[in-house]
Amino acid sequence: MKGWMGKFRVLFILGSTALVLSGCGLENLTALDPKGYGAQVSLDLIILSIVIMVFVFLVVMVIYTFVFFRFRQKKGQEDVIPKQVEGNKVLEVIWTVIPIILLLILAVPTVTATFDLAEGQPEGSDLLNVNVTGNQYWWNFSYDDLDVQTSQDLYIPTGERVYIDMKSSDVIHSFWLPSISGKMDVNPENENTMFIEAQEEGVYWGKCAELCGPSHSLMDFRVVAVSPDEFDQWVTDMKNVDPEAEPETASAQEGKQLFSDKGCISCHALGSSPTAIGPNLTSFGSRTKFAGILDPTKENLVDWIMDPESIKPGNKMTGNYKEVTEEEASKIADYLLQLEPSEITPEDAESE
Ligand code: HEC
Ligand SMILES: [Cu+2]
Repeated sequence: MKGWMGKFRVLFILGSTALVLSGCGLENLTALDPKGYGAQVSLDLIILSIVIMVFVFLVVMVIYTFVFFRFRQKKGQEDVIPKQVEGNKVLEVIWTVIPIILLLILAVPTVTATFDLAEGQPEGSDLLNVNVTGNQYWWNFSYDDLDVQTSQDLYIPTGERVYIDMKSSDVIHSFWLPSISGKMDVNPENENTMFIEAQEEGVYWGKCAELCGPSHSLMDFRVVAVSPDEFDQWVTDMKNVDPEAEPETASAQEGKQLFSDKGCISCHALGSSPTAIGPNLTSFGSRTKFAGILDPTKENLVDWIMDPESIKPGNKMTGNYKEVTEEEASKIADYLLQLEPSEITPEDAESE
């Protein structure tokens, strides 16, 4: 029973898989729609290599088809053995040299771009420098020159290079920001550098791209690119924040008290003090997502505080949180959600 479908089954499966896969991918998580210098360089290299590959494929297919028809067995000549040719210096040289040339055309721009994009901050440059720390399973961003600390959302000004020094506090992670730049390993032993440069304002998605534990796939971060003026305002607001400030509502005030009574403060820093074990929560109220993947709603936050393990298996938020009742968690959530030192929040934070 080999019908039309049977014969073309493989083609059908491959075709529909391609169709389904073409629906994958996020607008802000792709090098195919570049919004930054490094992403543009990557896309150019992708196009260059596809052009070369298609060229090689076409040439091989043309020769193949020609040979297939020209030299196949013909009716009435079943017993004829054609002249056997072995070795042809000119041809051998041609098909050795052409691939070498093609590989050089691929390799030279690729290697150049790889070194170019990994450039660290030049001595004496006054451009922004951010120290990125990868942790199981969250990201810390420290603007040492500005005395500003933040986590999960990295704010940068558009139109200029931001130099990134990255290191891991535990295992190997990888900082991958396809819409703006590329990907770089985040190692525990040595510092790797790269720069990012966003050409357009927006919220861009980043991911850890090195399997680092059970919640690796949930280790997302976002880059919030705002205009240089807005960025300066954001920095000023972040610096002016008073971690001791009393919240307005009674519930948030109780939440603030609980936040220290329950020991949350022992792992989570506020203000510009360097983060200890968990994310810095200074600007928690303006997170585009928290814990990498959750929408910043009160409901999600209460769920997280009550049982982070069920949301992100193996994460390092352990200890006192288990003793928090739902009512207490709700008050803490009220407190955390109003921690919003800056009005500067991305307009399209919801866009995915
Ligand atoms: C033992 C240290 C530790 C304690 C104690 C702790 N946390 Fe955490 N917390 C963490 C770590 C580590 C993470 C990052 C988890 C991840 O995403 O992998 C985290 C993440 C969070 C986040 C998400 C932050 C973000 O922006 O992504 C919130 C909110 C939070 N904790 C609130 C609390 C509250 C409230 C308490 C007290 C009830 C508390 N934490 C106690 C270590 C701790
Ligand atoms: Cu990872």
